[in-house]
Amino acid sequence: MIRRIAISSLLALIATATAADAQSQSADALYREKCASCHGEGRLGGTGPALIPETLHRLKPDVIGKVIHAGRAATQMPAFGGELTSDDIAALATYIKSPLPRAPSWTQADIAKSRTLNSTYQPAAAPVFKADPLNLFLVVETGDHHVSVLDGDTFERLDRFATPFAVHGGPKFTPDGRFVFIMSRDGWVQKYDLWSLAEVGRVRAGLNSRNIAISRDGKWLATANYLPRTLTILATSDLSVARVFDVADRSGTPSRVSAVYQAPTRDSFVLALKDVAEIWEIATDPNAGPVHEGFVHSHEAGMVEALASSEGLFSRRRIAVSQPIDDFFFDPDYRNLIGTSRDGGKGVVVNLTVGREIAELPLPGMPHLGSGISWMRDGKRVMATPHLKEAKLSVIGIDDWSLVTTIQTDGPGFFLRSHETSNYVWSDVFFGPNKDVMHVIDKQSLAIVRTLRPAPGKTVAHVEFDRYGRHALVSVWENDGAVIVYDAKTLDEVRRIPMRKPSGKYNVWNKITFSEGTSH
Ligand code: DHE
Repeated sequence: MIRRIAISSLLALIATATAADAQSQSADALYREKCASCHGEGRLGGTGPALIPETLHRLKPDVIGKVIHAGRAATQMPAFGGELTSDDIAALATYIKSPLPRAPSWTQADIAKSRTLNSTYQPAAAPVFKADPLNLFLVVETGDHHVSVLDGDTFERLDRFATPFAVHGGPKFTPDGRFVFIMSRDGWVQKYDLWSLAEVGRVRAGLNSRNIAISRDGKWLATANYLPRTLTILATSDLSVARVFDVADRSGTPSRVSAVYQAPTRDSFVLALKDVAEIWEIATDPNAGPVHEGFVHSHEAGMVEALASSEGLFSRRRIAVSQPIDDFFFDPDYRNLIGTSRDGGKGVVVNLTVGREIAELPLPGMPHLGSGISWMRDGKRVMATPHLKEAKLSVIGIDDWSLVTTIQTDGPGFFLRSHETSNYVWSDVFFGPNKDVMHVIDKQSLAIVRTLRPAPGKTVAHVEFDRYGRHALVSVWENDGAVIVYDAKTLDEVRRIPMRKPSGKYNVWNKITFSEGTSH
């Protein structure tokens, strides 16, 4: 009897496995027939974006099916509702959300081959417009994958150009503010000339990427990649590949790179690694002397390895930490960073000079440290961070790494902003029923002094000031959205500029001067 049940269960199991296999084979065939010509045989993208779980996990479950059925407006994605059954569509949606059968490779040669330079680009000798070139704003419009260039004094739109699909993170500017680099989640890096108002070219630095950072001298651009497990360094002059680091810890365990940032006072890039308990620092100092395998700085702990040119450029230092760090925030002189893992519940302070952890902080609720900002309060420097999972901001004292207070908000937030000249911190409530509010917080009393609700029911998020701190720009983060210009002192609305799902906004001056109230 027992034996009969066992055999019948086995047969049922085989039947289920065979059915699943057949289903996945038919989804594979459907993909090849309907999708591969635009999205690539290997699902890594072509004229259309990559269709892999690393990017698709952000979409709500029913959205993928709807896009396959109805297509995507203002893109080349056609509607397949007329030719595919709902079962086919469901099978395809599951298929493209399943992991790739094997880890894809994207070598230095692949990156180099992907580079395209705009043949019609002519570098202008001077800006082709009258506006102050250092007070321009870039507004990323994720609704139709464009960027608008705004005059920061008059808010006139000077240009609107197409970007690669799904731009993420802050664009990075050359130190003179002339060129800007924009990265998409599919790893494309686009170079744009703000004087000529023209694209210079683009290159695919990774297959699934997180963010980019530019070196202090403006010569190198680092791209943090999830796929493959690499960091790509490009020459900003012509987007050629300078170096690709395979990212793995000392024992060889590979890791995704969560984020890369520039540490200007240190002439280096600092990397947060998602899967291993190390932070990396990569030298971009043009005067770095030759380094040798196993060389250890006399004044700094951590291993420095000779990896690149004989000048020691791009030499790498590993700093061991107690847990993998997802994201971090530098203190103003870049001696320390505060880092957290997204689910760790605590923050750690790592001193970059001695190369080890020096303090711990209670930081539950997924703090979004990359959005942290700092300012002076009662003669002491504090930094504040939103939390992606809790309705509060944490305010931390930087001199003794203590938790000064927490500020209760109307919901979990994503971004914080201020400006040297402003008395206020602006904090959005990105998640939950109050996603339409924006808190304005007094920097000294830490009290919420105003709660703005400019577009009831719509997501309102992310703020950026103009170079003088006169105006604060806020996104109505919807397809039929807008950028709202506020008077930064009176908090009155001055203007509303229609935009297609505007996300981040970036002021050239604030970025190139590392303004204390903005992201870097
Ligand atoms: Fe971001 C910046 C990580 C989801 C919009 N985001 C960053 C940065 C990091 C980061 C490390 C800093 C990069 C920089 O500017 O150099 N973001 C993450 C995540 O880990 C997270 C939570 C999950 C993920 O899927 O990656 C995440 N981010 C989002 C979104 O869902 C947002 C809201 C919409 C989107 O477009 O993807 C989003 N992230 C942004 C924006 C910035 C950003 C607009 C730049 C902020 C700035 O002011 O500089």
